[in-house]
Amino acid sequence: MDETQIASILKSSELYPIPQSVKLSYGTAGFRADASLLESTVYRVGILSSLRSLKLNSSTVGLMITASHNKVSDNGVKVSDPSGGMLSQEWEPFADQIANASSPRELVSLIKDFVEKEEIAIEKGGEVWLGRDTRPSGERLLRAAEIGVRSVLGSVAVDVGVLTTPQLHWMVRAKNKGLNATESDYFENLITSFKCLIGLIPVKLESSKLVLDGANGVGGLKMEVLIRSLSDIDVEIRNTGRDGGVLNEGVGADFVQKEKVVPLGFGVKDAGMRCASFDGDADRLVYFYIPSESCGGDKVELLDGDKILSLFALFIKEQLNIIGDEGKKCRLGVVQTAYANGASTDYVKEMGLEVVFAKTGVKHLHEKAEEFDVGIYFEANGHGTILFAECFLSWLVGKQKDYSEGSDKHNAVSRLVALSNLINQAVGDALSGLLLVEVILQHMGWSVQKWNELYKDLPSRQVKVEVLDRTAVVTTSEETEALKPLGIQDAINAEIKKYGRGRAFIRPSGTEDVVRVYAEASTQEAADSLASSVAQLVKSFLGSS
Ligand code: 16G
Ligand code: MG
Repeated sequence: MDETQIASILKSSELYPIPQSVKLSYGTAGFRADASLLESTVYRVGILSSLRSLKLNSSTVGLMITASHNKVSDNGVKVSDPSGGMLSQEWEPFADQIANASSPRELVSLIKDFVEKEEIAIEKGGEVWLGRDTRPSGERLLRAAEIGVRSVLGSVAVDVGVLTTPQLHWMVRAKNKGLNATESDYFENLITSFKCLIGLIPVKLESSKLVLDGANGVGGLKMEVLIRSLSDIDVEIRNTGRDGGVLNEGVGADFVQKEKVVPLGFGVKDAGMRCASFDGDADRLVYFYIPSESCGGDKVELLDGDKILSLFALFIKEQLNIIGDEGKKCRLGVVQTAYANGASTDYVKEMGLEVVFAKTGVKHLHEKAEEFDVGIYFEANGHGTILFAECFLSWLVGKQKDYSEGSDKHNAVSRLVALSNLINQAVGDALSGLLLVEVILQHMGWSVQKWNELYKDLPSRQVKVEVLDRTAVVTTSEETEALKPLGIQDAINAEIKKYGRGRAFIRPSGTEDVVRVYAEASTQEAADSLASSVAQLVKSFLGSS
């Protein structure tokens, strides 16, 4: 790094002094905190993004400003690698170091060392695309990111506007593949592949209305744009943020999935209707309906990420079966986390699919799904997608030419090709996931209730325990067992044994200062009681804060 470059960073970093008493860490979802504390962090992530681009031959890198399902006064920042996936984990420690550097001099020295170690040719100039969600603090933070990007001399910051997180990841991936990569290309791609799948439905019935909860965030607004070009779907969008509702407050996928109650704006008048919720940045999707017998109660029947995964698996398996022996050679696999409901795991296994488990956090699931020809991954919270291996996709495209048009095999292959375009191959995407669910339900001629009957969820309970030091909990790589504190797993196992179909695990949260407890059993009372005794164990082994 030459003197001019050093001077550039020193000068711009004076504008963004680090607030006292914050210690941030680039967790599963990037940096997140109260928005008022984040300017210096976002500025520094701007620098990191330029360096990441330079390290990878000036490929385009994405920087997203969002705090997803957190409250509106929070914000956050995360980086999309040129592939459209999450920032390489190898760079996370550097992100932590620069975010916490206490002075401009320390910042420069860390950057200088890192540039040397990584052999980054800083003179070329990188390119970073900046997106943000609808949070009021987004614009100000975006300016900080721009200054950070440009302080690496020769690097370009492109403001791509208000977007969902998956839109930005999709655009970055498309750009680096040399494809058309604007927001309208994103919409165009969804529209074309959705229409193609609709056109391939064997017997088309009239479809019923879907009611969408947009979490008062960016997803509902983008969905409004999208449905203007789609005639085969009837969607009423509520909680768009224009009617005075607050982002994520009593609404959205995280709220509905965790609380299992109706979001604001929904009630008994909607009983029996097919409903869906996005989270604040539209990378999570869950479905639900209000049972008619609830008579004024606020409980919902939830169709979470596991149910969505099961529906996708069933549809893909059906297409592979139609292709016949050659289709059956495809390695179709499923990736879940320890939070997946045991009934969903049994269901996909009975279908003959391979199931593997990954640590919580999208990047871990994504990595494992890449090992299959077609890998479907979902977290119970509604984040997930389907990955197609390049070689399998080329095989499918080849088969489209071999089979005669209009034949069952040709249709099945065409459905899979269209599906691979519809579903976002970069990250879980609520908009594309919703369109895929809708077209599969139409294909099957199913109501949301019929879909829900695929299997019955085992009763479960999640609780969190505040402890003195959550890092004292160390788990196996799949998080199903605790290795530390010593002896706790034996004690948990002894509790589990007391319950029919009992299962429980503990893990330190990556986003909150707590230890999470998950328990599952054959009745709700049993699941509650198992969760509470495991929580007691956590307290006695770790001490509560
Ligand atoms: C983040 C993760 C999500 C995970 C959640 C777990 C991404 C993009 N998001 O939101 O996948 O389920 O953290 O939170 O990776 P926890 O560690 O606090 O339980
Ligand atoms: Mg999100």
